[in-house]
Amino acid sequence: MQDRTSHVTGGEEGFPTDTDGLPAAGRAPVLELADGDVLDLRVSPVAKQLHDTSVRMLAYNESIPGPTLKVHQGSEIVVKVVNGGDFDTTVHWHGLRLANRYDGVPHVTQAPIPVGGEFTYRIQFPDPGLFWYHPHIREDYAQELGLYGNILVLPHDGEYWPPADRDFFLTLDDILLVDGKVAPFSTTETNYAAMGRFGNVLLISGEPDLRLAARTGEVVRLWLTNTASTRIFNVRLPGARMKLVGGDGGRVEHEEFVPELLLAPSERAVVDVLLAEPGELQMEHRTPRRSYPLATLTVGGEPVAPSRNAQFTDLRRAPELGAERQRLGAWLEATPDKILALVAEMADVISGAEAMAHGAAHASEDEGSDHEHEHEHGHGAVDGIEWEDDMPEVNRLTTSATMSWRFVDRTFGADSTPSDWRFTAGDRVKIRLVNEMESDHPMHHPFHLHGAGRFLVLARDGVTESNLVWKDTVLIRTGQTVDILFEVTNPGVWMAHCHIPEHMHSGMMFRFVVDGPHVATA
Ligand SMILES: [Cu+2]
Repeated sequence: MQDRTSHVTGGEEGFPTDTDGLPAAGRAPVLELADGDVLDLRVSPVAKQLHDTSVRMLAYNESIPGPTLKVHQGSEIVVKVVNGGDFDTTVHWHGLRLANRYDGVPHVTQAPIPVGGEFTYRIQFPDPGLFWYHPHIREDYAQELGLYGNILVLPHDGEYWPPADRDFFLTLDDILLVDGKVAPFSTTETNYAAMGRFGNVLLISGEPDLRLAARTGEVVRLWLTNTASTRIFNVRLPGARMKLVGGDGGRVEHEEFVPELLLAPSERAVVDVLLAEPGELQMEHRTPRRSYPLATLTVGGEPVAPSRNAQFTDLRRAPELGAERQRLGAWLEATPDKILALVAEMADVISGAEAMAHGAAHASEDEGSDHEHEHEHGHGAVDGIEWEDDMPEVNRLTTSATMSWRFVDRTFGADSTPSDWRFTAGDRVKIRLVNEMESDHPMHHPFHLHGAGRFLVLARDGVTESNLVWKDTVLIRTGQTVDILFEVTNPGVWMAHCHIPEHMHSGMMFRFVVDGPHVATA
Protein backbone atom coordinates (compact mmCIF):
# COMPACT_ATOMS: atom_id res chain seq x y z
CA MET A 1 0.00 0.00 0.00
CA GLN A 2 1.28 3.52 0.66
CA ASP A 3 4.49 2.31 2.25
CA ARG A 4 5.71 0.93 -1.04
CA THR A 5 6.20 4.35 -2.56
CA SER A 6 8.05 5.86 0.37
CA HIS A 7 11.23 7.67 -0.46
CA VAL A 8 14.45 5.91 0.49
CA THR A 9 18.10 6.75 0.19
CA GLY A 10 20.70 4.22 -0.77
CA GLY A 11 19.64 3.74 -4.39
CA GLU A 12 21.04 0.92 -6.47
CA GLU A 13 23.53 -0.16 -3.83
CA GLY A 14 20.84 -0.92 -1.28
CA PHE A 15 20.75 0.36 2.26
CA PRO A 16 24.06 1.40 3.83
CA THR A 17 25.92 -1.31 5.74
CA ASP A 18 29.14 0.46 6.73
CA THR A 19 29.86 0.57 10.47
CA ASP A 20 32.83 2.96 10.34
CA GLY A 21 32.62 5.66 12.98
CA LEU A 22 29.25 4.54 14.32
CA PRO A 23 28.67 4.44 18.10
CA ALA A 24 28.21 1.01 19.64
CA ALA A 25 24.58 0.14 20.39
CA GLY A 26 23.80 0.40 24.09
CA ARG A 27 21.34 -1.37 26.39
CA ALA A 28 17.85 0.07 26.81
CA PRO A 29 17.51 2.48 29.75
CA VAL A 30 14.21 2.77 31.63
CA LEU A 31 12.98 6.38 31.46
CA GLU A 32 10.35 7.47 33.98
CA LEU A 33 8.18 10.18 32.48
CA ALA A 34 5.58 12.31 34.25
CA ASP A 35 2.48 13.92 32.78
CA GLY A 36 3.52 16.66 30.36
CA ASP A 37 7.15 15.56 30.06
CA VAL A 38 8.93 15.94 26.75
CA LEU A 39 11.09 13.14 25.38
CA ASP A 40 13.59 13.53 22.54
CA LEU A 41 13.75 10.36 20.49
CA ARG A 42 16.33 10.19 17.74
CA VAL A 43 16.66 7.54 15.06
CA SER A 44 20.26 6.89 14.03
CA PRO A 45 22.59 4.12 12.84
CA VAL A 46 24.68 2.19 15.36
CA ALA A 47 27.24 -0.59 15.27
CA LYS A 48 25.99 -3.74 16.94
CA GLN A 49 28.24 -6.60 18.00
CA LEU A 50 26.58 -9.97 17.31
CA HIS A 51 28.88 -12.79 18.35
CA ASP A 52 32.01 -12.35 16.22
CA THR A 53 30.68 -9.80 13.76
CA SER A 54 29.74 -6.13 13.94
CA VAL A 55 26.79 -4.99 11.82
CA ARG A 56 25.14 -1.67 11.09
CA MET A 57 21.75 -1.44 12.74
CA LEU A 58 19.27 1.32 13.60
CA ALA A 59 18.40 2.54 17.06
CA TYR A 60 16.27 4.95 19.04
CA ASN A 61 18.65 7.06 21.18
CA GLU A 62 21.48 4.65 20.31
CA SER A 63 20.13 1.65 22.19
CA ILE A 64 18.58 -1.63 20.98
CA PRO A 65 15.83 -1.92 22.07
CA GLY A 66 15.10 1.80 22.36
CA PRO A 67 14.46 3.26 25.82
CA THR A 68 11.70 1.67 27.89
CA LEU A 69 9.21 4.44 28.67
CA LYS A 70 7.64 4.13 32.11
CA VAL A 71 4.56 6.36 32.28
CA HIS A 72 1.39 6.73 34.33
CA GLN A 73 -2.12 5.72 33.29
CA GLY A 74 -4.10 8.81 32.34
CA SER A 75 -1.01 10.90 31.60
CA GLU A 76 0.13 12.43 28.34
CA ILE A 77 3.68 12.94 27.11
CA VAL A 78 5.24 14.73 24.16
CA VAL A 79 7.77 12.87 22.02
CA LYS A 80 9.92 14.81 19.56
CA VAL A 81 11.17 12.36 16.99
CA VAL A 82 14.20 13.30 14.90
CA ASN A 83 15.06 11.16 11.91
CA GLY A 84 18.81 10.68 11.72
CA GLY A 85 18.42 7.33 9.94
CA ASP A 86 18.69 6.15 6.35
CA PHE A 87 15.21 6.84 5.00
CA ASP A 88 11.70 8.08 5.83
CA THR A 89 10.18 7.04 9.11
CA THR A 90 7.22 7.45 11.48
CA VAL A 91 6.57 6.11 14.96
CA HIS A 92 3.56 3.90 15.65
CA TRP A 93 2.58 3.53 19.32
CA HIS A 94 1.52 -0.08 19.27
CA GLY A 95 -1.55 -0.95 21.33
CA LEU A 96 -2.19 2.54 22.69
CA ARG A 97 -5.64 4.01 22.21
CA LEU A 98 -4.55 7.50 21.24
CA ALA A 99 -5.52 10.50 19.12
CA ASN A 100 -5.64 9.35 15.50
CA ARG A 101 -3.30 12.09 14.23
CA TYR A 102 -0.43 10.60 16.28
CA ASP A 103 -0.90 7.01 15.11
CA GLY A 104 2.15 7.18 12.86
CA VAL A 105 0.66 5.84 9.62
CA PRO A 106 2.39 7.47 6.63
CA HIS A 107 0.13 9.35 4.21
CA VAL A 108 -2.91 8.52 6.35
CA THR A 109 -2.35 10.24 9.69
CA GLN A 110 0.86 12.14 8.89
CA ALA A 111 3.49 12.78 6.23
CA PRO A 112 6.57 10.56 6.47
CA ILE A 113 9.42 12.11 8.48
CA PRO A 114 12.24 12.56 5.95
CA VAL A 115 15.89 12.01 6.80
CA GLY A 116 16.88 15.14 8.72
CA GLY A 117 13.25 15.93 9.56
CA GLU A 118 11.26 15.70 12.76
CA PHE A 119 7.71 15.22 14.04
CA THR A 120 6.21 15.82 17.46
CA TYR A 121 3.81 13.24 18.91
CA ARG A 122 1.47 13.79 21.82
CA ILE A 123 0.53 10.40 23.22
CA GLN A 124 -1.95 9.36 25.87
CA PHE A 125 -2.09 6.28 28.08
CA PRO A 126 -5.69 5.39 28.97
CA ASP A 127 -4.91 1.75 29.75
CA PRO A 128 -2.37 0.11 32.07
CA GLY A 129 -0.12 -2.56 30.60
CA LEU A 130 2.80 -3.22 28.29
CA PHE A 131 2.90 -1.54 24.90
CA TRP A 132 5.62 -0.77 22.38
CA TYR A 133 6.70 1.55 19.61
CA HIS A 134 8.20 1.00 16.17
CA PRO A 135 8.22 2.62 12.70
CA HIS A 136 5.33 2.20 10.27
CA ILE A 137 7.40 2.49 7.09
CA ARG A 138 9.37 -0.50 5.77
CA GLU A 139 9.18 -2.36 9.07
CA ASP A 140 10.66 -5.36 7.26
CA TYR A 141 13.88 -3.32 7.27
CA ALA A 142 13.64 -0.72 10.04
CA GLN A 143 12.08 -2.78 12.82
CA GLU A 144 14.25 -5.75 11.86
CA LEU A 145 17.34 -3.57 12.27
CA GLY A 146 16.51 -2.52 15.82
CA LEU A 147 13.83 0.19 15.86
CA TYR A 148 11.57 -0.96 18.67
CA GLY A 149 11.09 -0.15 22.33
CA ASN A 150 8.67 -0.84 25.18
CA ILE A 151 6.18 1.37 27.02
CA LEU A 152 5.07 0.38 30.51
CA VAL A 153 1.91 2.15 31.64
CA LEU A 154 1.63 2.06 35.43
CA PRO A 155 -1.94 1.59 36.68
CA HIS A 156 -3.94 4.07 38.79
CA ASP A 157 -4.86 1.13 41.00
CA GLY A 158 -1.92 0.08 43.17
CA GLU A 159 -3.42 -3.40 43.53
CA TYR A 160 -3.88 -3.92 39.80
CA TRP A 161 -0.90 -6.30 39.56
CA PRO A 162 0.16 -8.79 42.22
CA PRO A 163 3.34 -7.78 44.08
CA ALA A 164 6.69 -8.50 42.41
CA ASP A 165 10.27 -7.82 43.47
CA ARG A 166 11.91 -7.17 40.13
CA ASP A 167 10.98 -6.37 36.52
CA PHE A 168 12.69 -7.67 33.39
CA PHE A 169 11.66 -6.16 30.04
CA LEU A 170 12.40 -8.81 27.43
CA THR A 171 11.90 -8.29 23.71
CA LEU A 172 11.96 -11.53 21.71
CA ASP A 173 13.44 -11.05 18.26
CA ASP A 174 15.59 -12.62 15.57
CA ILE A 175 17.86 -11.32 12.81
CA LEU A 176 19.04 -13.00 9.61
CA LEU A 177 22.81 -13.00 9.13
CA VAL A 178 24.55 -14.33 6.02
CA ASP A 179 28.36 -14.49 5.98
CA GLY A 180 28.59 -12.19 8.97
CA LYS A 181 26.34 -9.53 7.44
CA VAL A 182 22.65 -8.77 7.75
CA ALA A 183 20.94 -10.48 4.78
CA PRO A 184 20.36 -7.81 2.09
CA PHE A 185 17.18 -5.76 1.75
CA SER A 186 15.93 -4.08 -1.40
CA THR A 187 15.34 -0.34 -1.08
CA THR A 188 12.39 -0.53 -3.43
CA GLU A 189 10.50 -3.68 -2.52
CA THR A 190 10.08 -6.07 0.36
CA ASN A 191 11.74 -9.47 -0.01
CA TYR A 192 10.97 -12.69 1.89
CA ALA A 193 7.33 -11.88 1.14
CA ALA A 194 6.08 -15.46 1.32
CA MET A 195 6.91 -16.44 4.91
CA GLY A 196 8.35 -13.23 6.26
CA ARG A 197 12.01 -12.90 7.18
CA PHE A 198 13.03 -15.56 9.70
CA GLY A 199 16.27 -14.75 11.49
CA ASN A 200 19.02 -17.23 12.35
CA VAL A 201 20.27 -15.38 15.44
CA LEU A 202 17.85 -14.84 18.31
CA LEU A 203 18.05 -11.48 20.06
CA ILE A 204 16.54 -11.18 23.51
CA SER A 205 16.43 -7.54 24.59
CA GLY A 206 18.80 -7.00 21.67
CA GLU A 207 21.36 -9.53 22.93
CA PRO A 208 22.36 -12.85 21.35
CA ASP A 209 23.41 -14.16 24.78
CA LEU A 210 21.40 -12.44 27.49
CA ARG A 211 22.31 -13.01 31.16
CA LEU A 212 20.05 -11.92 33.99
CA ALA A 213 20.50 -12.11 37.75
CA ALA A 214 18.06 -12.10 40.66
CA ARG A 215 17.96 -12.97 44.34
CA THR A 216 16.81 -16.26 45.77
CA GLY A 217 13.17 -16.19 46.85
CA GLU A 218 12.19 -13.22 44.71
CA VAL A 219 9.16 -13.03 42.46
CA VAL A 220 10.41 -11.61 39.16
CA ARG A 221 8.07 -10.23 36.54
CA LEU A 222 8.86 -10.90 32.89
CA TRP A 223 7.41 -8.31 30.51
CA LEU A 224 7.61 -10.11 27.17
CA THR A 225 7.12 -8.56 23.71
CA ASN A 226 7.56 -10.41 20.43
CA THR A 227 9.26 -7.88 18.12
CA ALA A 228 10.23 -10.43 15.45
CA SER A 229 8.93 -10.11 11.91
CA THR A 230 7.40 -13.55 11.58
CA ARG A 231 8.79 -15.96 14.18
CA ILE A 232 6.36 -17.19 16.82
CA PHE A 233 8.00 -17.80 20.20
CA ASN A 234 6.98 -20.52 22.63
CA VAL A 235 8.64 -19.53 25.89
CA ARG A 236 9.48 -22.02 28.63
CA LEU A 237 11.45 -21.77 31.85
CA PRO A 238 12.24 -25.30 33.03
CA GLY A 239 12.82 -25.52 36.77
CA ALA A 240 10.53 -22.64 37.73
CA ARG A 241 6.78 -22.07 37.73
CA MET A 242 5.42 -19.38 35.43
CA LYS A 243 2.25 -17.55 36.39
CA LEU A 244 0.49 -15.70 33.58
CA VAL A 245 -0.79 -12.38 34.92
CA GLY A 246 -1.25 -10.19 31.82
CA GLY A 247 -1.35 -9.89 28.03
CA ASP A 248 -1.40 -7.23 25.30
CA GLY A 249 -3.49 -4.61 27.08
CA GLY A 250 -3.40 -5.28 30.82
CA ARG A 251 -4.09 -8.09 33.25
CA VAL A 252 -5.83 -11.37 32.51
CA GLU A 253 -9.30 -12.37 33.68
CA HIS A 254 -7.78 -14.95 36.01
CA GLU A 255 -4.13 -15.57 36.81
CA GLU A 256 -3.01 -19.09 35.95
CA PHE A 257 0.08 -21.27 36.03
CA VAL A 258 1.25 -22.10 32.52
CA PRO A 259 3.87 -24.60 31.29
CA GLU A 260 4.71 -22.43 28.26
CA LEU A 261 3.69 -19.23 26.55
CA LEU A 262 2.96 -18.72 22.88
CA LEU A 263 3.66 -15.23 21.56
CA ALA A 264 3.03 -14.20 17.94
CA PRO A 265 4.72 -11.14 16.44
CA SER A 266 3.70 -7.96 18.33
CA GLU A 267 1.85 -9.84 21.11
CA ARG A 268 2.82 -9.29 24.75
CA ALA A 269 2.62 -11.39 27.90
CA VAL A 270 3.27 -10.57 31.54
CA VAL A 271 4.53 -13.51 33.59
CA ASP A 272 5.57 -13.87 37.22
CA VAL A 273 8.19 -16.39 38.29
CA LEU A 274 9.03 -17.44 41.86
CA LEU A 275 12.76 -18.10 42.18
CA ALA A 276 12.48 -20.61 45.00
CA GLU A 277 15.99 -22.06 44.82
CA PRO A 278 19.45 -20.68 44.05
CA GLY A 279 20.95 -21.87 40.79
CA GLU A 280 20.79 -21.19 37.08
CA LEU A 281 17.64 -21.20 34.96
CA GLN A 282 17.60 -21.33 31.17
CA MET A 283 14.75 -19.58 29.42
CA GLU A 284 14.11 -21.30 26.12
CA HIS A 285 12.03 -21.19 22.95
CA ARG A 286 10.58 -24.66 22.35
CA THR A 287 9.20 -25.64 18.95
CA PRO A 288 7.78 -29.08 18.17
CA ARG A 289 11.21 -30.02 16.75
CA ARG A 290 13.84 -28.29 18.85
CA SER A 291 14.59 -25.76 21.54
CA TYR A 292 16.63 -22.56 21.43
CA PRO A 293 18.23 -20.92 24.49
CA LEU A 294 16.84 -17.41 25.04
CA ALA A 295 18.43 -16.16 28.26
CA THR A 296 20.23 -17.38 31.38
CA LEU A 297 18.87 -16.34 34.77
CA THR A 298 21.26 -16.72 37.71
CA VAL A 299 19.57 -16.93 41.10
CA GLY A 300 21.66 -16.45 44.23
CA GLY A 301 22.24 -14.77 47.56
CA GLU A 302 20.39 -15.03 50.86
CA PRO A 303 16.68 -15.78 50.40
CA VAL A 304 14.44 -12.74 50.68
CA ALA A 305 12.24 -12.58 53.76
CA PRO A 306 9.40 -13.04 54.28
CA SER A 307 8.65 -15.86 51.86
CA ARG A 308 6.74 -14.92 48.71
CA ASN A 309 5.24 -18.39 48.42
CA ALA A 310 1.73 -17.57 49.67
CA GLN A 311 1.30 -14.50 47.50
CA PHE A 312 2.72 -16.32 44.47
CA THR A 313 0.33 -19.25 44.69
CA ASP A 314 -2.67 -16.93 45.14
CA LEU A 315 -4.45 -16.81 41.76
CA ARG A 316 -6.32 -13.53 41.53
CA ARG A 317 -9.23 -12.55 39.31
CA ALA A 318 -9.88 -9.26 37.47
CA PRO A 319 -13.42 -8.04 38.20
CA GLU A 320 -13.65 -5.85 35.07
CA LEU A 321 -13.04 -8.90 32.88
CA GLY A 322 -15.34 -11.04 35.01
CA ALA A 323 -18.05 -8.53 34.08
CA GLU A 324 -17.19 -9.00 30.39
CA ARG A 325 -17.51 -12.76 30.87
CA GLN A 326 -21.11 -12.26 32.10
CA ARG A 327 -22.00 -10.61 28.79
CA LEU A 328 -20.05 -13.02 26.60
CA GLY A 329 -22.84 -15.50 25.88
CA ALA A 330 -24.87 -13.10 23.77
CA TRP A 331 -21.81 -12.18 21.70
CA LEU A 332 -20.87 -15.81 21.17
CA GLU A 333 -24.38 -16.41 19.80
CA ALA A 334 -24.49 -13.27 17.68
CA THR A 335 -24.02 -13.26 13.91
CA PRO A 336 -20.69 -11.63 13.03
CA ASP A 337 -20.97 -7.99 11.92
CA LYS A 338 -17.95 -8.50 9.66
CA ILE A 339 -16.29 -11.56 8.16
CA LEU A 340 -12.72 -11.20 6.97
CA ALA A 341 -10.81 -13.89 5.07
CA LEU A 342 -7.00 -14.05 4.98
CA VAL A 343 -5.69 -15.38 1.65
CA ALA A 344 -2.51 -15.58 -0.44
CA GLU A 345 -2.05 -15.37 -4.16
CA MET A 346 1.31 -16.26 -5.68
CA ALA A 347 2.60 -15.58 -9.16
CA ASP A 348 2.76 -18.94 -11.02
CA VAL A 349 6.53 -18.95 -11.33
CA ILE A 350 6.87 -18.73 -7.55
CA SER A 351 4.26 -21.33 -6.68
CA GLY A 352 5.93 -23.77 -9.10
CA ALA A 353 9.35 -23.20 -7.53
CA GLU A 354 7.82 -23.54 -4.10
CA ALA A 355 6.28 -26.88 -5.00
CA MET A 356 9.66 -28.13 -6.24
CA ALA A 357 11.42 -26.88 -3.12
CA HIS A 358 8.96 -28.71 -0.95
CA GLY A 359 9.27 -31.86 -2.99
CA ALA A 360 13.02 -31.79 -2.38
CA ALA A 361 12.58 -31.03 1.28
CA HIS A 362 10.18 -33.92 1.71
CA ALA A 363 12.49 -36.33 -0.11
CA SER A 364 15.37 -35.50 2.21
CA GLU A 365 13.41 -35.62 5.46
CA ASP A 366 14.22 -38.37 7.87
CA GLU A 367 11.39 -40.64 8.91
CA GLY A 368 11.13 -39.15 12.37
CA SER A 369 9.68 -35.91 11.19
CA ASP A 370 7.43 -37.21 8.42
CA HIS A 371 4.33 -36.78 10.49
CA GLU A 372 4.95 -33.06 10.58
CA HIS A 373 4.47 -32.89 6.82
CA GLU A 374 1.09 -34.54 6.73
CA HIS A 375 -0.68 -31.19 6.57
CA GLU A 376 -1.68 -30.85 2.95
CA HIS A 377 -1.02 -27.12 2.68
CA GLY A 378 0.88 -26.49 5.86
CA HIS A 379 4.48 -27.08 4.73
CA GLY A 380 6.62 -27.38 7.87
CA ALA A 381 3.73 -26.21 9.95
CA VAL A 382 2.56 -27.92 13.09
CA ASP A 383 -0.75 -26.89 14.61
CA GLY A 384 -1.12 -24.17 12.01
CA ILE A 385 2.16 -22.45 12.85
CA GLU A 386 5.22 -22.06 10.61
CA TRP A 387 7.98 -22.47 13.20
CA GLU A 388 10.84 -22.16 10.74
CA ASP A 389 11.53 -21.10 7.17
CA ASP A 390 11.77 -24.46 5.42
CA MET A 391 12.16 -22.92 1.96
CA PRO A 392 14.59 -20.00 2.48
CA GLU A 393 15.77 -19.78 -1.14
CA VAL A 394 12.27 -19.51 -2.55
CA ASN A 395 11.18 -17.26 0.29
CA ARG A 396 14.07 -14.84 -0.31
CA LEU A 397 13.03 -14.41 -3.94
CA THR A 398 9.37 -13.72 -3.24
CA THR A 399 8.61 -10.02 -3.15
CA SER A 400 5.66 -7.74 -2.83
CA ALA A 401 5.56 -7.91 -6.66
CA THR A 402 5.22 -11.70 -6.94
CA MET A 403 3.30 -12.43 -3.77
CA SER A 404 -0.08 -10.99 -2.98
CA TRP A 405 -1.38 -11.30 0.55
CA ARG A 406 -4.98 -10.19 0.82
CA PHE A 407 -7.79 -9.52 3.18
CA VAL A 408 -11.08 -10.42 1.56
CA ASP A 409 -14.33 -9.08 2.97
CA ARG A 410 -16.74 -12.02 3.03
CA THR A 411 -19.47 -10.13 4.89
CA PHE A 412 -22.78 -10.81 3.11
CA GLY A 413 -20.93 -13.02 0.64
CA ALA A 414 -18.84 -10.10 -0.60
CA ASP A 415 -15.53 -10.89 -2.27
CA SER A 416 -13.28 -7.85 -2.29
CA THR A 417 -10.76 -5.96 -0.19
CA PRO A 418 -12.63 -4.23 2.63
CA SER A 419 -13.09 -0.63 1.56
CA ASP A 420 -16.13 0.63 3.41
CA TRP A 421 -15.76 -0.47 7.03
CA ARG A 422 -17.23 2.30 9.14
CA PHE A 423 -17.95 2.21 12.86
CA THR A 424 -19.07 4.68 15.51
CA ALA A 425 -17.19 5.34 18.74
CA GLY A 426 -19.09 3.46 21.43
CA ASP A 427 -19.87 0.49 19.13
CA ARG A 428 -19.04 -3.09 19.90
CA VAL A 429 -18.45 -5.09 16.75
CA LYS A 430 -18.08 -8.84 16.28
CA ILE A 431 -15.50 -9.67 13.63
CA ARG A 432 -14.86 -13.18 12.31
CA LEU A 433 -11.33 -13.80 10.97
CA VAL A 434 -10.96 -16.81 8.69
CA ASN A 435 -7.51 -18.03 7.63
CA GLU A 436 -8.57 -19.89 4.50
CA MET A 437 -6.86 -23.14 3.51
CA GLU A 438 -7.87 -22.73 -0.14
CA SER A 439 -5.19 -20.20 -0.94
CA ASP A 440 -1.78 -20.50 -2.60
CA HIS A 441 0.20 -20.39 0.61
CA PRO A 442 -1.82 -20.55 3.80
CA MET A 443 0.18 -19.43 6.80
CA HIS A 444 -0.24 -18.04 10.30
CA HIS A 445 -1.02 -14.31 10.56
CA PRO A 446 -0.92 -12.07 13.63
CA PHE A 447 -3.89 -9.76 12.97
CA HIS A 448 -3.43 -6.25 14.44
CA LEU A 449 -5.97 -3.47 14.89
CA HIS A 450 -4.67 0.05 15.46
CA GLY A 451 -5.74 2.25 18.38
CA ALA A 452 -9.37 2.79 17.39
CA GLY A 453 -10.20 0.55 20.32
CA ARG A 454 -9.29 -2.80 21.81
CA PHE A 455 -10.72 -6.27 21.52
CA LEU A 456 -11.44 -9.51 23.33
CA VAL A 457 -11.00 -12.91 21.71
CA LEU A 458 -14.43 -14.58 21.90
CA ALA A 459 -13.63 -17.99 20.43
CA ARG A 460 -11.06 -19.88 18.37
CA ASP A 461 -12.49 -22.52 16.04
CA GLY A 462 -15.71 -22.34 18.03
CA VAL A 463 -14.01 -22.93 21.39
CA THR A 464 -14.84 -20.13 23.83
CA GLU A 465 -11.77 -18.25 25.07
CA SER A 466 -11.10 -19.46 28.61
CA ASN A 467 -9.11 -16.49 29.91
CA LEU A 468 -10.03 -13.03 28.65
CA VAL A 469 -7.59 -10.15 28.23
CA TRP A 470 -7.80 -6.93 26.23
CA LYS A 471 -5.83 -7.34 23.02
CA ASP A 472 -4.68 -5.50 19.93
CA THR A 473 -3.19 -8.48 18.08
CA VAL A 474 -4.43 -12.04 17.70
CA LEU A 475 -2.72 -15.02 16.08
CA ILE A 476 -4.79 -16.71 13.38
CA ARG A 477 -3.28 -20.13 12.72
CA THR A 478 -3.42 -21.75 9.32
CA GLY A 479 -6.98 -22.85 8.67
CA GLN A 480 -8.25 -21.31 11.89
CA THR A 481 -11.33 -19.15 12.48
CA VAL A 482 -11.14 -16.60 15.30
CA ASP A 483 -14.02 -14.44 16.52
CA ILE A 484 -13.17 -11.16 18.23
CA LEU A 485 -15.27 -8.51 19.96
CA PHE A 486 -13.94 -5.07 19.01
CA GLU A 487 -14.73 -2.25 21.42
CA VAL A 488 -14.57 0.89 19.27
CA THR A 489 -13.65 4.04 21.20
CA ASN A 490 -11.50 6.49 19.19
CA PRO A 491 -12.61 8.38 16.04
CA GLY A 492 -10.37 8.62 12.99
CA VAL A 493 -9.00 6.71 10.04
CA TRP A 494 -7.34 3.57 11.35
CA MET A 495 -5.45 0.57 9.98
CA ALA A 496 -5.91 -3.15 10.30
CA HIS A 497 -3.09 -5.37 9.12
CA CYS A 498 -1.09 -8.53 9.48
CA HIS A 499 1.88 -7.76 11.75
CA ILE A 500 4.30 -9.74 9.59
CA PRO A 501 5.73 -6.71 7.74
CA GLU A 502 6.43 -8.72 4.60
CA HIS A 503 2.74 -9.66 4.43
CA MET A 504 1.55 -6.18 5.24
CA HIS A 505 3.71 -4.66 2.51
CA SER A 506 2.40 -7.29 0.08
CA GLY A 507 -1.19 -6.18 0.53
CA MET A 508 -2.39 -7.47 3.90
CA MET A 509 -3.57 -4.11 5.22
CA PHE A 510 -6.67 -1.95 4.96
CA ARG A 511 -8.11 1.16 6.54
CA PHE A 512 -11.42 1.71 8.30
CA VAL A 513 -13.19 4.77 9.61
CA VAL A 514 -14.53 5.49 13.08
CA ASP A 515 -16.99 8.35 13.46
CA GLY A 516 -17.38 10.35 16.66
CA PRO A 517 -19.89 9.12 19.22
CA HIS A 518 -23.62 9.63 18.70
CA VAL A 519 -24.83 12.73 20.51
CA ALA A 520 -28.13 12.29 22.29
CA THR A 521 -30.73 14.89 21.30
CA ALA A 522 -33.64 16.06 23.39
CU1 LIG B 1 0.53 -12.43 7.62
